[in-house]
Amino acid sequence: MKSGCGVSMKKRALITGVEGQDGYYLARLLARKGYEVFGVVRKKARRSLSGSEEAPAYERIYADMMEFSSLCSCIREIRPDEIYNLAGLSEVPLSWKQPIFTAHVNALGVLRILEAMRLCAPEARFLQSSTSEIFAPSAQPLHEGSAMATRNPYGTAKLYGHWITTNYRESYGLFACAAILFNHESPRRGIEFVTRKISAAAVRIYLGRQKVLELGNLDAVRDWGSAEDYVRAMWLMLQQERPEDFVVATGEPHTVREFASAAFHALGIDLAWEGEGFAETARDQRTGEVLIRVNPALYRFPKEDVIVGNPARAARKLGFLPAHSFHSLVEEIVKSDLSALSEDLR
Ligand code: F7E
Repeated sequence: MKSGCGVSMKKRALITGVEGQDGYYLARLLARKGYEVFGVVRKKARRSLSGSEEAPAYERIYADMMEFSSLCSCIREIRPDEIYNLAGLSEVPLSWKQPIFTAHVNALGVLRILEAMRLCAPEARFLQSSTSEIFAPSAQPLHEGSAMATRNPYGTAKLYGHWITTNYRESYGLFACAAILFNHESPRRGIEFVTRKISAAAVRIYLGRQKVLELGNLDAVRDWGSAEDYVRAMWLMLQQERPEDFVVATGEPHTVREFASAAFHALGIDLAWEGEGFAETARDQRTGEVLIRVNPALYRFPKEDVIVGNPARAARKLGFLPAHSFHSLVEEIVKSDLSALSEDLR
C-alpha cells in the first residue's frame, strides 16, 4: 500500500477477539507479514506482562462488540485494510446457558461491525469466522453448498453472522467473506474443549496428579485441524481477487476415542478400550488401571452426528493445505501441556 506522497506504508489489520486462540495466531502471522496489527479489546489490561510472557503482536484498541459507536470510532481511527471478526462466544454448551448474550455477540455483533465498516471504511476487506456448526449433520463431508440447519444457540447465532456477511457482500458490494471453520485446536485452546481437556488430563495422569478422566460421547466424530494453519487460510481469503466463502477443514474424521488414544500414546501410555456406551472404559494396557470412563452428564443433546468438512475448494482456489497432521497436532498439544505442568511442579 502507498500513501499519497508515494511512501510505502504497512497494511493495517483490525482483529476482534484478538485475545482468543485464533486471535493470537492471526496477529502473529500478520505481524510477521509486516502488517500493523490492531486488536480490539474490551477492557484496559489490569496488570503488566511478567518477564516470561510474550508481548502481544498487536496494538490494543478499546471497543465492544455490543457498542456500535465504539466499533465505528475504532474503524474510523485505524482505517484498516483488513478486518477479521473473530469475536464471540465459542463454547457450544455455554450457549445454552447464555443464549441471549450469544445472540448479541455472535449474531448482532457481526451486523454491528459490518455496519461500522460500511459507514466508515467500505473499501476494507472483511472476514467473518464462521463455523461448521451452521451445517445440518450429514454422513457426507460438508462443503460450501451443503444444507444449513442448526442445533444450538451457538450455531443459530453464527448462522445469522454467516448470512448477514453474504447479504452485505451481495447487496452493498463489500469485500466480505466467511471462513467456515471446522474444529481447530492448539496448545492455546481453552480447557473446556475436548482436545485440551483430554491433553491436560492425560498429562496429569502421566505425572501422577490425577487418576481418571471423564468424557462424554466417545463416538462423536470431529474434523480436527490446527488453529495455526487455519488463520493462514483466513489471510489467504482476503488476498483473493473476489470475496468468497470457503470451508476450512482437513477432511479427516476422528472420534473422541481416537483423540484420547493418540494423546495418551504421545506420553507412552497405550489404552485398551472395553465395554460399550455409558459403561465403556479405557485401561492402561501395561498396568490395567482404568484411566478413562464415560460420564453421561457430559453427553450433548440433541445427539450429534459426524461433522467433517470437504477442504477441496480451499485447496484448489486458495492453495491452502494444512501443515499439521492429526498426530502432529495431538503431539504438539500434549507436549505443551507436559512442559507447562512439569514447570508448575518444579
Ligand atoms: O467438542 C465431544 C462433544 O467442545 C467436540 C468450537 O470451536 O468447534 C468447537 O465446538 C466434541 C463434541 O468442540 C466431551 O460432544 C465428548 O462432539 O471440543 P468441543 P465443539 O462443540 O465441536 C466448532 C466448529 C465451533 O465453532 C465451536 O466454537 O467432543 N465430547 N466428551 C466432549 N466435549 C467436551 N467439551 N467435553 C467432554 O468431556
